[in-house]
Amino acid sequence: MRVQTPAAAAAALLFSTAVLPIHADDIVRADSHAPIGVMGDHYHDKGEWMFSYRYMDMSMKTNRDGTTDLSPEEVASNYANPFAPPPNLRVVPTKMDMQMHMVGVMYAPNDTVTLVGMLNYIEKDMEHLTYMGPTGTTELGTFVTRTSGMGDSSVSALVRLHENDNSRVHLTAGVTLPTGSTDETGQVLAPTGQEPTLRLPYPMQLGSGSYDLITGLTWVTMHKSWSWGTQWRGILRVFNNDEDYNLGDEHRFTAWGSKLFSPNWSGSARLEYYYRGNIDGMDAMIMAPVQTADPSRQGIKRLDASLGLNFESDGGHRLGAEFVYPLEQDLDGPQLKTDWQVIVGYQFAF
Ligand SMILES: [Cu+2]
Repeated sequence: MRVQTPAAAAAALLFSTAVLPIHADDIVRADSHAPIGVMGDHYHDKGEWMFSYRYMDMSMKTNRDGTTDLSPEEVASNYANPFAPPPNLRVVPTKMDMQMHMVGVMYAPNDTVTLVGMLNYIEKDMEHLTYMGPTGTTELGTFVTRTSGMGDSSVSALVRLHENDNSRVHLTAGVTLPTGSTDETGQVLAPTGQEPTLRLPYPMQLGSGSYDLITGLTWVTMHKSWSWGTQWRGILRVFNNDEDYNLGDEHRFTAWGSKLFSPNWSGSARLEYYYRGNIDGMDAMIMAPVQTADPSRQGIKRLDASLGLNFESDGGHRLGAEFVYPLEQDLDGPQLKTDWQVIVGYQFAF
C-alpha cells in the first residue's frame, strides 16, 4: 500500500464525501484550530502537549464619548474633572499603542481535561496633549508615557463536554494571577507646567492586581471543507486588588467561519462583541485631570470584524494571523477608540 503523508490523507478525505474527523491529530487540517485571536478554542487528547506564542499589536487613536468622536479641544472644554479643581479635564490622550507577547502551554492529563498556562509580556505607550492652566484651549505641550513588563498570568482547564464526528463543545474555567504591575509610574506634563512623576492611570498599568475568574464555553462544528465555531469567554473580577479597586468584567462573544483551501491552509472571517465594564472602586494614588484616571470612563462595548489565515505543516507546526477592525464602538468616554489590531501566532503540539 502506498504510504501517504498526513496532508495527502486529509486531501483524500477532503475530496471524498466522508466527513473529516473532528479531532484526529494524525490528520493535517489547518482549520481544526480557530482563528489565532480566539483563546482556548481547542483541547487535546490524553498525554498531548502544545506550546504557543502569540504577538498582538493594538493601535488606538481619536477620542469618543458614546458613539460621538471628539476633538482634544472638546474633551478639554466640555468634560468635568472628577478630581476638581481644575473644573475640566486638562490632559487629553491622543494615541495609544500596545504590544503583547503571549506564551502558552497546554497539557492534557486525560481525555476530559486540558490544562492551559499563559504568561504575557506587555509594552504600552500613550501620547498626550496638555492644555495650559485651569480653563481654555491654549496648548501647553505634549508628552508620552511608557510602561512595559509582565502582564497577568493565567491557569485554566478546558473540559470536554461533548464530541461526535463533526462537532465538539468544551467549558473553560480558570483563574488569572496578578503578576502584572499596578503601580507603574511615569513623568507627566501638568497644566501648571510642572513635570511630576506620578502613578500612571489605569490603562497604562500592566495588570489587574486581582485574582480573577476565567469562564467560557466553546462550540465548534467541522464540515468537509469548512468549519465554524462560537465562543463566550469572560473574565470576572470578583476579588478586590490591594489598591481597593477592581477592573471591570470582560466578556467576548465571538463566532467564526473558516474555509479550508487545502489541508494545510484555511482562511477565516470572524465577528466579536467585546464588553468591558467600568472600574469598581479607585486607586487613591491615581488622581489627575485626565479621562484615563476616571474609574467611570473605562467601559467599552465594541463589535470587531476579523479576517485570518491559518497554516498547518505536515509536521504539526502551525502559523496563524488575524487582522481585526472595529465596526462599532460605544465608549464610556471620553476614551480613545480602537483603530485596529493584528495578532500572529505559532503553535506546536507534541
Ligand atoms: Cu493546543
